[in-house]
Amino acid sequence: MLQKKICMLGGFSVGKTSLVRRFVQSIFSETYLTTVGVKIDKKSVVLPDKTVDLILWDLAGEDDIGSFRVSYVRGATGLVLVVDGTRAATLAAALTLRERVEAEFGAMPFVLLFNKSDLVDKWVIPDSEIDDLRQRGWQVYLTSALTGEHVDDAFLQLATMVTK
Ligand SMILES: Nc1nc2c(ncn2[C@@H]2O[C@H](COP(=O)(O)OP(=O)(O)OP(=O)(O)O)[C@@H](O)[C@H]2O)c(=O)[nH]1
Ligand SMILES: [Mg+2]
Repeated sequence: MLQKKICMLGGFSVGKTSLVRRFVQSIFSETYLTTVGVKIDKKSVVLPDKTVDLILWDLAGEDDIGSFRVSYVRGATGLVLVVDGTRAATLAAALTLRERVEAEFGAMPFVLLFNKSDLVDKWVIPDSEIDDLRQRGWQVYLTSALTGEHVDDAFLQLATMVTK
């Protein structure tokens, strides 16, 4: 069976755990229980030509890059970078985490998620910024773990990228 380790990376409280729960269990909770260390989930994804088991490593959020345990990422073949669309600083946090991982393990496929897209009143990321990131050839998604919008799309895209 084809298995791929995927790591959820991003700042504190951006919705990493909620996105995994939405994708794996199709549920959402308002209650915030911060992740301590790492939690591992699995989901089989059926692609047109193959089935792959995604082993999802949901890491504790870090705004302070200094305390990030990069060793958790060893053996990963893809990253889900998660930004909270209501907090601009979480974009820099996600990108810094990616740089840290790449410095240690080299470049790997990733998708970039601007999460909490249901919170339109509090949204702070301009469309132009998202367009700029897409211009780089990056796979960018506006997701909501609450409504489920684009959550499956993002994970399926990454599954395709890591099995190429
Ligand atoms: N409205 C809304 N709330 C969300 C969404 N995703 C997560 N939340 C809420 O944001 C809070 C943090 O979510 P978590 O999934 O625990 O965030 P996390 O990134 O795993 O946090 P850490 O484990 O502490 O790094 C919780 O109260 C969630 O209910 C979303 O798409 N929309
Ligand atoms: Mg968490």
